[in-house]
Amino acid sequence: MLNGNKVLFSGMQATGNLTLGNYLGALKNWVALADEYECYYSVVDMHSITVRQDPAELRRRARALLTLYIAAGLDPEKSCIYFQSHVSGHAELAWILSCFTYMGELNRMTQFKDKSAKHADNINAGLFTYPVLMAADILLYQADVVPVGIDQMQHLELTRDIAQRFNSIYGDVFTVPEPYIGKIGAKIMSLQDPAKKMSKSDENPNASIYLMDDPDTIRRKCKRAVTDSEGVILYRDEQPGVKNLLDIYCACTSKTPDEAVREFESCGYGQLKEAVSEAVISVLAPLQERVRDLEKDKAYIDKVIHDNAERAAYASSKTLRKVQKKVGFPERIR
Ligand code: ATP
Ligand code: LTN
Repeated sequence: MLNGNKVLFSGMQATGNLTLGNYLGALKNWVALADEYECYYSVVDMHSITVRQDPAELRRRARALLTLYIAAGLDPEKSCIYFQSHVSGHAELAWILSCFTYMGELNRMTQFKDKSAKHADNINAGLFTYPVLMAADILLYQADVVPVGIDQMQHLELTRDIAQRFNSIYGDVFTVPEPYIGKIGAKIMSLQDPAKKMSKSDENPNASIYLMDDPDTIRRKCKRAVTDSEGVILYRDEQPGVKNLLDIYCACTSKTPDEAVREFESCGYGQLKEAVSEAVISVLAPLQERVRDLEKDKAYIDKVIHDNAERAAYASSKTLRKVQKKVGFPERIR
């Protein structure tokens, strides 16, 4: 039995090209947890349009992201891998939950503040209510656990508050979800500025390793990674660039920082960088090959998209009907 049938929900936006940070901080954990839970992994394309998107590009990226979920090792026969926009329950529940969320709560969200500063010409209502849609994603499936990076904790806290508020009025309708933060790779930093997280929206392409980068590009980016002038390889906060390289190395090889430090005891930064790039290549090369194989099988991906949207719609309809009844919407006549 899957962890007493406990449910897991998570999602990623199809904006920009995924980085090694997205893989080590999120996707890799998803795969590790997939056998333990009943899992829903969504490509949250509805969240993506809170920032202006080119339609053809969004469609291409959303499909590429769904393919990547499978290439990373998620089995669409077991985990439900689907597009958020294919399940209308997300929008329907989000509307209801927005009536149980306060303006003051949404005003405090740091992601809203950051994104509205970055897109000052398009501070739309969707950007403001983004966390309500995220709460709907999670609560619709009665998720027990939500694996996310540290940056999403505030949204998860709000989800828990909304669920508890609703439950206190209408009884036990929603499961109150717990966050899951991975131990290794929870925050991979930029290769060009180890004080900043590696991000897919970074303007400097040398700051991030993209999941589809070829081996030479990976070697070049690692070689150029910012370190320091200490000349020793130790795992400590005073050497953030070296620490980040060791984190990447450990996350890719499943070694501990102690083991890695011992391994590189008598090495220079050049050797460390070489070892890191080879470790990254050995993780990404098979992933890239699976992506290319899957991309050729259009019929298979189409079937996954179709079948899993139906599964997700069915699973979510149970919660949605219950919520509609609780708030007092008239019953449907069959
Ligand atoms: P953007 O730069 O567009 O804001 P992002 O790269 O931060 O995007 P998201 O789509 O916001 O990525 O996040 C997808 C998942 O990847 C989240 O669970 C997030 O916590 C995780 N994640 C993102 N960047 C990193 C990183 N550098 N290290 C570890 N995990 C990360
Ligand atoms: N905001 C999240 C993406 C996201 C999500 C979710 C994550 C949307 N809905 C539900 C977990 C659960 C982000 O990573 N930027």
